[in-house]
Amino acid sequence: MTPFAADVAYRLYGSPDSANLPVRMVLERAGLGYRDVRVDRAGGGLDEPAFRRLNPQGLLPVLVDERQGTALFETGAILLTLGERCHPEHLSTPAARSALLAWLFFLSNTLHAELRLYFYTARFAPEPDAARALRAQVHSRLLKHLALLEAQADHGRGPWLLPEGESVLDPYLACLMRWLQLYPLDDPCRELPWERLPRLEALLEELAAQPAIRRAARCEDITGRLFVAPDYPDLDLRAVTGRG
Ligand SMILES: N[C@@H](CCC(=O)N[C@@H](CS)C(=O)NCC(=O)O)C(=O)O
Repeated sequence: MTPFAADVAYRLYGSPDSANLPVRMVLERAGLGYRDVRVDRAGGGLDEPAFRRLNPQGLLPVLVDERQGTALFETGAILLTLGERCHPEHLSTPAARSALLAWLFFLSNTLHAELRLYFYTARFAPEPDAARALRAQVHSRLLKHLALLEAQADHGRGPWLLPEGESVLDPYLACLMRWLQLYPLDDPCRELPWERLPRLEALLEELAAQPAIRRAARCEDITGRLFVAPDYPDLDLRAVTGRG
């Protein structure tokens, strides 16, 4: 990992156990300085005009680079930007760059996007029967996506998703799998078929053992098990699920 200038300063907008979590993990792991800005999801913070100026979608996370004066939204875009600083080795050859980009986009616009269907089903299918059917469909698709990730992790060169070593992909994947097991509160997918996901399980356990990852989790009131059969954060969960 590359050492960084101490003057790099970020502002991370987030709320406990929200999509800011993988970003925080990458910042903590790289030792990058950042300030925390808590957004009150349950209290309308995502709709505040000042927040909408940073992310017109009104979604977390946002990462402001105070040195450059830029505000970045979309988890994948933020992680790519941090990855350019923290892990240049993943972008230094055409083969490594292709793998990083392909799997980052897969996590962002397939796994994460479909998880949003799972979390916010009523927005897409307001009628209860349609919502149940949609959630069942999404559930089976999510398991297929995890099977593809399991195959990718089966490269025989260590526990991380990329054979070149750890990257921003690992915390992103780990948090997506965490949330799948915890949310929505009324129907989380508590049981994942770990017997068919041994490499992903090893990846998650390896990541959870890193002090920087645990430190990032603690900043979001998360202790205990992080990724495999995870524990809920130690707070009023309305702060996490917000406007539903
Ligand atoms: N595509 C967005 C999705 C981010 C996202 O789902 N953020 C959640 C927090 S975990 C959020 O802000 N949810 C509020 C809402 O959808 O109303 C990204 O990757 O940044």
